[in-house]
Amino acid sequence: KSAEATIPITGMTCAACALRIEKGLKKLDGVETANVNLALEKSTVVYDPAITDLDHIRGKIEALGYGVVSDK
Ligand code: 9UX
Repeated sequence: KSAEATIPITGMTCAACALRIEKGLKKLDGVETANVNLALEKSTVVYDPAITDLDHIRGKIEALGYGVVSDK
């Protein structure tokens, strides 16, 4: 069963940033869909919790050079 998470992202300054993150997240095993909203500074990710998890997804965003705000 898929899970959906909304993850705030800091550091995006142009529309290409959002696209970079979307593409990067979609390459992760277990990520089914990824949408990044530049104006709202957040991403919505649908993933398979049996394959990946939020720590891994957040780590990918950070590896791409953006900031992740913990929502927990
Ligand atoms: Mo735009 Mo974002 O030139 O990493 S792609 S600032």
